[in-house]
Amino acid sequence: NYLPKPEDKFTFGLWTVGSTGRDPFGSPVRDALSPVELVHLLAEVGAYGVNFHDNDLVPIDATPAERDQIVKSFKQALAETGLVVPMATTNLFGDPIFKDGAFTANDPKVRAYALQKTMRAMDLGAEFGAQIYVFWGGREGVEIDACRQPTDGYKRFREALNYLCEYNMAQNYGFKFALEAKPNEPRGDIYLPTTGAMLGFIATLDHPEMVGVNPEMAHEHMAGLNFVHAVAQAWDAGKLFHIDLNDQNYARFDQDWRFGMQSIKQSFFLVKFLEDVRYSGSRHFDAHAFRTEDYQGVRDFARGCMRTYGILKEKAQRFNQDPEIQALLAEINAEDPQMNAFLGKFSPEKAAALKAHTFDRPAISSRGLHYEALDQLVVDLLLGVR
Ligand code: 3MF
Ligand code: MG
Ligand code: MG
Ligand code: MG
Repeated sequence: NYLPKPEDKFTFGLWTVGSTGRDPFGSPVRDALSPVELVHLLAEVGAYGVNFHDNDLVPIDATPAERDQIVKSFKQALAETGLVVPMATTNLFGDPIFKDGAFTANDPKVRAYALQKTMRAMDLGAEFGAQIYVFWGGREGVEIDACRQPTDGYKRFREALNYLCEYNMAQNYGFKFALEAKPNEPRGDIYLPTTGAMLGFIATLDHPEMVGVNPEMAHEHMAGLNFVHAVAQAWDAGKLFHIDLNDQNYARFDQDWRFGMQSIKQSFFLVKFLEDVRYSGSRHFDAHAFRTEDYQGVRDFARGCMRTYGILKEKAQRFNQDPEIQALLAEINAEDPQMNAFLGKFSPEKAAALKAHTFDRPAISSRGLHYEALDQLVVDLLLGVR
């Protein structure tokens, strides 16, 4: 019946089910619900956890007393519903002060304020037991490259992350930081636009072991890239700390659709990958309901994200157990014992032997690989006739 279970670790941001449908061309279509109401909505649809930006929970201009009251009522809602808060993050893009970015902005006052805001938001996340802290560089970018050297952008972003890693240690918070890439929108270009770029950047930090990535399906698809490959590279590097699941047409604006709504095949291979490698982190849905929907539609959206994940997980199990698919894979991936002498780790003897070997190129090239048949089996499986 594909009903979500706690061990699925399905989470949603407050901003996802809380989206009022506002877009650059139109005003809200749904009345805003309070964080407490949103937690109850998420509990009703069967989510495991809820994540938030500081200002999804506490308005940017709240007084300390208001903050404490909000924290209290939110904690009570979590206790009532059993929902947990695995991840927290900072809104460094919504307020006008961040019009030129936050950690990379040219105005040092803005950069300092961004650090202050993030430390306070980390305090808030820690209060709720969050273990992952996400950094999406919302407006860390440019419309015009005349305003700064891109290297100054990287340098400032690095300094800010190094500072915040130290704060994390000084406070004993134990957060793992997860950097989320996006190629553009809301800026013309955003620095470090892909998960691969983030992985390269992490190696330049003072505490690289503390920092990983939060790849988002829609963001890699905006860049025309293969999301499963990005996730696999992050996993391979030991850096898949979190993931944002949603959907998106290739090369469009940031659509943030229900998971599996559009790219069924990519979503299938993604779920198959996460399950095959036993990824144990949150399956976080960073998406929102269409603008056509009321709150019943928001529930349909949230249930749909989790249901589709469950269906694809079952399909992945069937892929792994399907005798015909597995026989084809075994044939395609068969070892050639003779080649073992040449492949693997380098040695001068191996290299000499390999250089002396003669390959029968036409014979090797003429072999069909049956990828057409294999893919049709996948399509049959996904379309439910297998
Ligand atoms: C924007 C996003 C963000 C990030 C969030 C951190 C508003 O395209 O994807 O959502 O995911 O800021 O988790
Ligand atoms: Mg998106
Ligand atoms: Mg996004
Ligand atoms: Mg995201």
